[in-house]
Amino acid sequence: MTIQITNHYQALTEIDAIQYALEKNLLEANQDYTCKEIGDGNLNLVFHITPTTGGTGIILKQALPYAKVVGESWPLTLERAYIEASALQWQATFVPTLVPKVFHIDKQLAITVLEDLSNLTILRTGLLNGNTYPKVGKDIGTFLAETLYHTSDYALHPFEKKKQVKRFSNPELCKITEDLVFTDPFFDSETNNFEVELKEQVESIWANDLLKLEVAKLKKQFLTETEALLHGDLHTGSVFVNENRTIVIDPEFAFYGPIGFDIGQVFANLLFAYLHHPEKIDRLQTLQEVWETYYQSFTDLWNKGTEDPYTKVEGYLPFTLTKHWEDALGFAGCEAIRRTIGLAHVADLDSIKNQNQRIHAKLVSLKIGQRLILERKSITSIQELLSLIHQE
Ligand code: SR1
Ligand code: MG
Repeated sequence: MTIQITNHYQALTEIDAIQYALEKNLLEANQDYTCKEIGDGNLNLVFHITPTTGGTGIILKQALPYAKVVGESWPLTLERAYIEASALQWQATFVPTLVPKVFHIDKQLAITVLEDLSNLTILRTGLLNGNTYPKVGKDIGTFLAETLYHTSDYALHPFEKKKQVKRFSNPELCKITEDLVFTDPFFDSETNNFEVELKEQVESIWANDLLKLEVAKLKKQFLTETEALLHGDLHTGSVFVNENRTIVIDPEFAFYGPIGFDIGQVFANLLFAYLHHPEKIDRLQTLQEVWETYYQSFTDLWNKGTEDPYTKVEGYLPFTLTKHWEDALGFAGCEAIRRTIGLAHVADLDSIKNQNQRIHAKLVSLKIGQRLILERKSITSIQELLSLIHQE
């Protein structure tokens, strides 16, 4: 049976996805194909199409007009698919080996067709399964430095920078982050979700005005600072890995924001991986490698690059990197808290089977989260950060 695929938006089925890819000449016409919807994220359909005889295929990703995690009662713009595809294409000009290849973009149907990465594993899953990825810290550090530096005012002409800020305006996806990361977890909101054993700690967070003042400052930064094009949702579920390759996927939350936000999300999600497997100290070594690589690569780009005469002024680079560090710690703290008690959790914490161990890990996440927010300006080195994590 042939299904009519029009230019008007419709959510595809597995059969439609194969037909669409054939119509667009993204597949060889003289083969049979199998298609499976494999999306396990919160927002999109993800079709994996492979030749029935086996081998590599393609990924067809389609945005749904609502948040899958909640249902049709939470409508969401389809524009995000185009933002994601555009971010991937721009990032590929700086880090071609660290992002997936984009084969096809369809703005009307909110479809992006991507390289098949099914021979790689989602980093969160790999880490939960106890695997170690020796290259991933350096690769993510490089991804951060290259994408954040090159899209910032340090690298772009001011006209170009402002054009890009406009192009990557992403208000609906930003609103999700504003609510779910910065607001809801710090108030008694309906979207929150936590075990009763955490109630005392959660109520002390809601009652802590000093903490909330610091979160308000971080939220303000998220709302107003247009430092660079962020990935916007850089958790360990947004990274594919094997021993040799690291691929950063899913930048649908991309927008111009404070650089420390992306770095902080990486920090917090590596912390969750460590809290799941506290015996696996390499999770924290990876965190250290992310920061050290970021620091060195950003420094090299700065020293090579920029035409802004102020970048040659003594002290301006250390000032800039210190800001990224302090912001990253604060944003990591918000991520640690929201993934523990907010709407969208992480498997690292939720899948700890033993009840006492799970509650312990979540309490530690809440404690570290609060300390990172409150002490972000007095933790001055990666060693201090690691010893704070070990203390809790
Ligand atoms: C309604 S979306 C919930 C979360 O999933 C995404 O991956 C983002 O992290 C968002 O906060
Ligand atoms: Mg995602």
